[in-house]
Amino acid sequence: MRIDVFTIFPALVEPWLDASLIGKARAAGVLDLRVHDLRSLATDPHRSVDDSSFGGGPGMVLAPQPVFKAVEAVCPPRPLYLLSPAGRRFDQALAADLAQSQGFSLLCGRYEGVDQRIADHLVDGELSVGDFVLAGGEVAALAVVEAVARLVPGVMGNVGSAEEETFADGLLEYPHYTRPADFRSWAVPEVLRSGDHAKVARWRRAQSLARTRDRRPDLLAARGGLQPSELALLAEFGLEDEVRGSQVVEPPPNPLS
Ligand code: JCQ
Repeated sequence: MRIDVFTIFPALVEPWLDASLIGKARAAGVLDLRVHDLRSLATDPHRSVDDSSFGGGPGMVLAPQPVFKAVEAVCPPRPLYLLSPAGRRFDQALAADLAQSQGFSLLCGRYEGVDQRIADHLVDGELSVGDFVLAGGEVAALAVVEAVARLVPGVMGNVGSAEEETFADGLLEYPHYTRPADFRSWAVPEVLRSGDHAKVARWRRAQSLARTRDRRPDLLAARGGLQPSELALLAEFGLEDEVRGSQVVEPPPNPLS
């Protein structure tokens, strides 16, 4: 898998990609990660990549000339995505799709934005990692690289754990515990120490369902709500919805009946 990143801060991006599991996969040749300096092909004496905005107003805009030059010099793997708050929301499903591909590229915007001709005529799409504004696309690009890279076979130490976790089936992950079994009198749930592996699996599934219901009802709705068998699983561990279970509100009397 090849991923090319275009940035005016290669010195910020490189060390991140050299660290940890991504760095190891890179050294092993499993990941071909290439970082390109947008400044390297700027032609003016100051190697500037930005300019003021036509029409006026504060802030600088990433200029088209150095960006087109840098990308065209490389012929990077496509699709090339611009990181931008205005992009399509990057999520686990897209990470999984990209992890199946041969590669892709990322362009990090900076300043108040990029010249629209970059978005219109150079990139293949725009990706957002969330509804907030960063000073530049580097942190967003690193988030995309990391989310995709860890799904590439051979990148993570434990291949099985990537598919069992949060979002793999549209649910939040169940809680984890390690030693000690009692920490400051907070005990690990007894079921996890019972040795009953089938019951542990049911408890974990019930925890995932209850957490998702309570914290991310949007995720639960997207997978079609709770099935009858899942409601039964929640009931087995006393995790019925408290709002609907204990605060049943009687409908007001109907004055017409
Ligand atoms: C990415 N969520 C937020 C900042 C302008 C392309 O124009 C701009 C790009 C950025 C960097 O990206 C983000 C971002 N996902 O801020 C301003």
